[in-house]
Amino acid sequence: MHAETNHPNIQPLLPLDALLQKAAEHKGCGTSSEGGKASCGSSGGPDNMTPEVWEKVKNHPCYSEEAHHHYARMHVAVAPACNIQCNYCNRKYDCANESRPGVVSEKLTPEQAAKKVLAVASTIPQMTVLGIAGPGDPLANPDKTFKTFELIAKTAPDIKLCLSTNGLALPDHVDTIQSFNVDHVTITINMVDPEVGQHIYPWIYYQKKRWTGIDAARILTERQMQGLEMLTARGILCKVNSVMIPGINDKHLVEVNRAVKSRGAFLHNIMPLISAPEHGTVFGLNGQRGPTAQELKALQDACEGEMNMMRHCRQCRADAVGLLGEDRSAEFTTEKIDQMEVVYDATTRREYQQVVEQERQATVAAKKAEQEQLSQLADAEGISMLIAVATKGHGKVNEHFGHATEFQIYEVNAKGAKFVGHRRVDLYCQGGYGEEDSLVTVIRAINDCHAVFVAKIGGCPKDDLKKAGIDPVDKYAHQYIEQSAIAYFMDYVGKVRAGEITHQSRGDADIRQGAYIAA
Ligand code: CLF
Ligand code: SF4
Repeated sequence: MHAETNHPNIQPLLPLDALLQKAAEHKGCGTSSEGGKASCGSSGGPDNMTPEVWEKVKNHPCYSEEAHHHYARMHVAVAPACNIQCNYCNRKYDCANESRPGVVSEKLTPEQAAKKVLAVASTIPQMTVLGIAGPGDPLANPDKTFKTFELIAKTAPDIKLCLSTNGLALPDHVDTIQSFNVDHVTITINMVDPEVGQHIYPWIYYQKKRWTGIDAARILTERQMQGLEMLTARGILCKVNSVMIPGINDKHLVEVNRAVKSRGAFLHNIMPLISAPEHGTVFGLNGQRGPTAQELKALQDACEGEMNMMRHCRQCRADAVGLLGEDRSAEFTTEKIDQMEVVYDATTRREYQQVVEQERQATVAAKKAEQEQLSQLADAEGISMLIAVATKGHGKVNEHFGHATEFQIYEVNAKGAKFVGHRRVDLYCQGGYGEEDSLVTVIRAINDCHAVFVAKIGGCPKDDLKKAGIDPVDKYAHQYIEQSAIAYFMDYVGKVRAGEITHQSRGDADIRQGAYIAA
């Protein structure tokens, strides 16, 4: 395994600020894929994309930020082998492209996977997407991957098929992908310059030969770009995932963003490197750090144009089940599925999803109504703030502070409230008691926020949060998040105007490394 971490050969890059500025000036997808895109991306809606594209994304939790509050996805771990090595991956762990570190509980055969999909679909009717994302690379295991898709297409045709790949084998499989009606493909692209790539990929295996160094990175980037172009030419929606590795590709990702935009990618998802020594990866063992929350946000903000950035990725396990941010995989082990009575009823699923859709429309309407109030504030003194929210989904403030394993982060200013990310945290309340150590890490994870919205919170954490300058707010319990965030912001600006408080900007925050502790 290639272990070099000093990079004397990387060509000098423009300073980050200059690159961010350049990226901010370069807005928009350069070519038009099927979307035709006046606008595209995860926060778009039916008003700014074609009906065909909206139909594809409206209930896909990864391709639509709005959908991720309401619809679930599942992965089946049918693809164990990989054809490349990434310095942030340890084969004992899930694919770091698409997963948080944590071993896959079970590798499945396509037949076992098909059974699991039916079991999950009948238990979680809002599960709309089946993804294959590892634990290796789906296209390094094409027989298992496509056999699984074939079985699902026959038994559960209402489920969308999705796959995630490193792209090396992609050009060889584009026709098959299209023939199975796989409408969503993610390619992990961390570089478009082999000089940078050689520090991320020690080797690739291509045409029965192992390639290393610059040659390996050059082949990989050429194959990724070719695969992306072939997919978008066929109208298949492509998302690009990039892992942000400070000091290696952080500045370069602006160039990656431009390259994938110009080839018609629908969405760009820049994710933080997850790197801890206990994962046993090259980067973990070499002490390569991941980005801070504000470093990640600055890069995402700079790259955001008409091609919106995905900011709600949870770096899921290769066997994840449930809403993004919740993990119900333990409910669906092979042993448990064997004992389940599985009744796949497409009609019940459709009816349930109609109710989910009404709930989603109510969320959108509530936000719109509050947004109209906001227009009275004009520029709101240029104030912008982040708010952390404890939520179990459905777009509501509905989680107890002590039970939250993550907080969703909303940015609010005179333009409105926008989801900009999430922060994993250690569970604060364990066995009925608050853990002081966990509270410190929670505060560090949301330290850049002015307030935290919760359904309920105890006296002790409330006091400590206040001391840290974060306002604990429980008055919006069980109300819609964005509507509440706008109401809070208007109230806040009113107090600033009245001289009751002084607005101060907040500091940076940590991105938690490693697996969270499940509730
Ligand atoms: Fe899975 Fe990926 Fe399909 Fe989603 S995940 S294969 S596109 S169904 Fe989603 Fe998970 Fe992020 Fe992937 S949150 S890691 S982006
Ligand atoms: Fe690991 Fe995925 Fe990279 Fe393969 S493509 S080495 S499985 S992170």
